[in-house]
Amino acid sequence: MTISFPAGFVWGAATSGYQIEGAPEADGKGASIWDTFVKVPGKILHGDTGARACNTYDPKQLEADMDLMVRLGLKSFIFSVQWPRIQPDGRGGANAKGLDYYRRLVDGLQARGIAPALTLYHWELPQALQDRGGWVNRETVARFVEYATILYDALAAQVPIWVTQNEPHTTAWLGYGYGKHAPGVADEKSVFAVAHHLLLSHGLAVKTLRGRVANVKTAFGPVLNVTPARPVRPDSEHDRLAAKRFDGDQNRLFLDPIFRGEYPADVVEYRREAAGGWKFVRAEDLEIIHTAVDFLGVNYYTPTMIAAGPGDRPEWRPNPGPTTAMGWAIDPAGLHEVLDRVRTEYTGNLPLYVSENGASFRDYLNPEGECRDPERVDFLRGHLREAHRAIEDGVPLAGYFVWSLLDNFEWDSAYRERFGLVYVDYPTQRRVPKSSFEWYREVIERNGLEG
Ligand code: IFM
Repeated sequence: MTISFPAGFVWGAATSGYQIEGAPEADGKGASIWDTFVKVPGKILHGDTGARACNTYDPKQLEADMDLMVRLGLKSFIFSVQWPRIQPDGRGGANAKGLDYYRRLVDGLQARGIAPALTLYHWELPQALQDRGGWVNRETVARFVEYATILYDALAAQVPIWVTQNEPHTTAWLGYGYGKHAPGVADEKSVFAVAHHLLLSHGLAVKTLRGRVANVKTAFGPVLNVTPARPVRPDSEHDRLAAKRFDGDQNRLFLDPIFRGEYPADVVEYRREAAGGWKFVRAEDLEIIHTAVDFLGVNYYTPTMIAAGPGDRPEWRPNPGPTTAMGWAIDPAGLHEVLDRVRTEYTGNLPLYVSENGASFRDYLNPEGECRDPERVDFLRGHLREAHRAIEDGVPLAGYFVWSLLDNFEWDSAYRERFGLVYVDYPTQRRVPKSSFEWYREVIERNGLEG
């Protein structure tokens, strides 16, 4: 039996700038917080950096990779712009050469019939702005909107999909709460101001950009990593409370202000002290954050198991069952759960995208020079079936983007984790499409898969 997706379903793949481009200093690019962070001893596995990554800043490599996208049959491609390529110090006029790179990319995609989907922020804050406090500082919101406006004026005519913020949760918690990601701040007290300013930057960018360029209509939306929070012992009221608190920090802290125009009351209360009384929230902010959007992107990888720690504090526990190489539980039903929940509780008829979904495995080239990854095919098949089930249940799912097109720099885990449909041999930069590439190509061609 074959399951078919709706006509016009958007089949895509997603990437981000720092994870693939390399060339951190080319053509006048300024330093980002990741350029700085990767140099801090002990932060990145084996002391690796994204200085070369997949080398896609190189014009020839970029062309070759766009040709691979054609071979795959992609309808759309998510990429992020590295802010300091456009504004090396995070303010002022555009760096023409940096802008040219993204212009070449969107022209190349357009010429190949692939719709560009541009992410304004996938964590590449100019270091100069971090030196002034980064996302803790409200001024960064104004800087972000200035940067977004430069890009929009330059590229709106060719780019139909605009993602404002990718995974603000990750920036707030991993970047400023645990210090695991750039800028490496480990201070729970900054998490909520950062989250608020990211949300505000999202809303203000949509408000500012929408309608700015005559005769051009583009879609705007945020991308959130929504994760089911599962109590380890569902019959324990403590674990249930802890899971609800985790859900507040991870999901509702972002969904509620964007789609309801308010922070969830329980989060406001539970986090009152950490958030310093939420004094950074000004009267007009929530209305701005609540600005209407055209879609929501949902990144889904795995659910989180939560147990109650002291004072019913949420604590992570390992998931039972099979995992990917990252140790993340493989749970396709969780994708249906998050899509259904988001639609029911927040977005209604608003189009949704699965904007990232994928898995890392310990891929390698066999003696024949092939990369066979049946685990990834199983993973993707399971998740696509759940995506399809969600559509049957009424979720207005408009597209699905695999994370990722290429193996790439997986942040603090560097090059150990391979998420790509295409194997990258880093020393030679040779690309070898994996068996999942061929499988996904057929899915796109058939607009469906075996049920
Ligand atoms: O590689 C990341 C990406 O940058 C954001 N979402 C999760 C992916 C896998 O960890």
